Amino acid sequence: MERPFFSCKSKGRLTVATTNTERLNRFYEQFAGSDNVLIVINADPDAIASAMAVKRLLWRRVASITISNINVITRPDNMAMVRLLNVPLMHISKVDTGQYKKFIIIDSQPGHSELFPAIDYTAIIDHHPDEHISAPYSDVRPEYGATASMMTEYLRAAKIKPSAKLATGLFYAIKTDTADFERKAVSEDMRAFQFLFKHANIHLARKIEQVDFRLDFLNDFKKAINEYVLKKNKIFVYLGPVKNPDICVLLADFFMRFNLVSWSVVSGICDGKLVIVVRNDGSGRNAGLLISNEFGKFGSAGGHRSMARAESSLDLLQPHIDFKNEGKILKWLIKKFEKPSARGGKPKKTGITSGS
Ligand SMILES: [Mn+2]
Repeated sequence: MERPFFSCKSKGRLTVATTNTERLNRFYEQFAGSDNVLIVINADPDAIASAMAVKRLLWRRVASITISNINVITRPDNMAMVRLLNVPLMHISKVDTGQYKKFIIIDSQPGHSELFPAIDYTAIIDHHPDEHISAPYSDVRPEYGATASMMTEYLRAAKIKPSAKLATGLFYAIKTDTADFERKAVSEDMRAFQFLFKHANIHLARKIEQVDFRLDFLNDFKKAINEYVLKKNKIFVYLGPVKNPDICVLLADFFMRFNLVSWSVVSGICDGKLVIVVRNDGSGRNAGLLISNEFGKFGSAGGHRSMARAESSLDLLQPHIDFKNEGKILKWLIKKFEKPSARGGKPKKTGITSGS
């Protein structure tokens, strides 16, 4: 997918790849000192850090810069990033776009979400596949692993030494979007990463990276640790009502970190459904197959060999389980996973595939 540095012929002319300085200058040309600028993002680490970089680039060049997120940030690591790096964010619902003159969309393109305000964007900077939306300034480089790498190039072209917080954000963004360089990345991502490493606070980056939990999850952890059932290397947990089914995923992953645990099955009730999350080490039966055979009739159920998930409607389960008795629910669940072998047949595709 790498673009050629020189695209030899474009309408008969030789086009030379744009340099970072040219990009920076063309970007700067879009803005005037009296502009109030709104940056909109679908907040994730790459979008947050890239928006911080845009804000830094435009600092003292425009009248004001606001960063607005269209999504609600719930992932604990993202929350930690915003807090530890002091990122001022304003949710889009609180923004009056009439107050702004110029709009920038970063790490996304306008068509990616209907939550993006339908406005004319002054600048689009992104690394997702190019949707060719015209804007006075557009820089879309799909071969890049992270928008943060592109923004690092802008900062370097502008001869701006990033603050430790900005560098940490960009550093963490590249780590996340390239999954520590295990996913798509180009040598430019690597170069940006090397540069940022010199300026980032590695301890801060590690703290952000480590954050998986919110304090209110502790009650669910307490219940899981007190009441888990271990049977033949399989851990079973029933949490009862949970605020967010993500806790089942976190706990299922958590229990897989114990030696002698080859399967973990964590369940809880949310939005009228019994959510069951399964993890295993690849030994024994295929989790996706098992869960689709056993729970497919109650709702969506499926996944892979070692990651699966079912969301069973409580109405359909009611005749089979006594929901007033937690012990009985757990027993019923355990039985489903104890049957000697899968009854064969292809797993039914029922919407859920990743199990997470
Ligand atoms: Mn990205």
